[in-house]
Amino acid sequence: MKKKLVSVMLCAAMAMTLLAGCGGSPSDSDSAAGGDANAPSQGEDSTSGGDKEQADASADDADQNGSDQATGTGGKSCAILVKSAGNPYNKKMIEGFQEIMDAEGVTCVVKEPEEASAEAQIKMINELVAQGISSIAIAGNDPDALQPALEEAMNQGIKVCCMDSSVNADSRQLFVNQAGIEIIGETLMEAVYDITGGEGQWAILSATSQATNQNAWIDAMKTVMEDEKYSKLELVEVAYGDDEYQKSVDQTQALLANYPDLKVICAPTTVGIMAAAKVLKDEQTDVKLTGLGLPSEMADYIGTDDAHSCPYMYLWNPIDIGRLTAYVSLALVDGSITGAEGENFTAGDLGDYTIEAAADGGTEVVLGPPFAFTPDNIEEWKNVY
Ligand code: RAM
Repeated sequence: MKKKLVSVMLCAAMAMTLLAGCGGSPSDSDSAAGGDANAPSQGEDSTSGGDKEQADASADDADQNGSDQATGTGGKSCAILVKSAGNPYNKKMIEGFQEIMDAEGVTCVVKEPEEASAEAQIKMINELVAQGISSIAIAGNDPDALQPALEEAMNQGIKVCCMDSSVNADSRQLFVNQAGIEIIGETLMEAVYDITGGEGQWAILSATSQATNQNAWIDAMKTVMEDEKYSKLELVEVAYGDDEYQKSVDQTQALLANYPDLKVICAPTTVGIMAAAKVLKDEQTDVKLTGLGLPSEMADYIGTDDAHSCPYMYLWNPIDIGRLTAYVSLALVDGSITGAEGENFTAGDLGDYTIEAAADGGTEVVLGPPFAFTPDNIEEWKNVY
């Protein structure tokens, strides 16, 4: 864990030096994403107790997602409930989660709501509770709205953690944080400063307006921006594409139409940044783009010349988020951790973790700092995630 902390500090320092970002080489797995980010995920011959069909099942049919497995075997069954279906980032998290559950012989139940709403997630939490699931790992579509459902789950002895987008401290035992909130805010703000040249208009294209992670990062960026250094930058709008491709396209087009002097769009969402990249290319504008994106989706748009809108962007390894969340779920279920500050556990190849206090009064483990994707490394990463 010490190594990871040092890595976070180093990356924070490096992020402040702009272009390099956290720019270790892709083989620098500690700074890349806290684990073996190059490792292809999910071996095909993993012993199963899990059910691959669950992971592959279309989310539209929530009722097919694992009810038999959760009740029928008498064994352990661990669920992952993501923000919404149809988002490749969520698929990668599921992939990592499922891989570990399969390897451990534990039934894996996957829930993907059709839309990124708290209501849809509450319905699925209630189904999982009724099925007698052992644990629920959730990426929250809202920090507070899920509390009654998740408290009820915990009252029934179900272990609850969250990943990617946290639910409030009373709604969980532990948060698997992909990277520190401040470091993401600082890193993105530095990118905006660098790409704008330190002055002019910029906008944020976010996901849903209730998403805990998006709002935390946006707040962190605004806090950074209070410094005099950023006084010539004007944040003209925070737009919401709801992590839907077409809505994100529409929102990007509206930003271009409404702000002719716009210099940079920062999209801290993989869906948003990809949609924005497509619009900027189609419209042949000189507006630039940065944010958080999947290398596999953004490779064609990353470059420093006029033909490319995105000079560089960031992310972490979403497969490792899924893996780490799986290890946390299993440790909660077998009782080796409760989610209290100071507890330790080993997350397979990802290494040793110590549970820390989170800014919201709960606890968390942090995977690692964000990693910079640049024209120099994007080709190596685009086939990884
Ligand atoms: C989108 C989602 C997710 C976020 C990533 C960066 O896929 O909003 O929650 O972590 O982007």
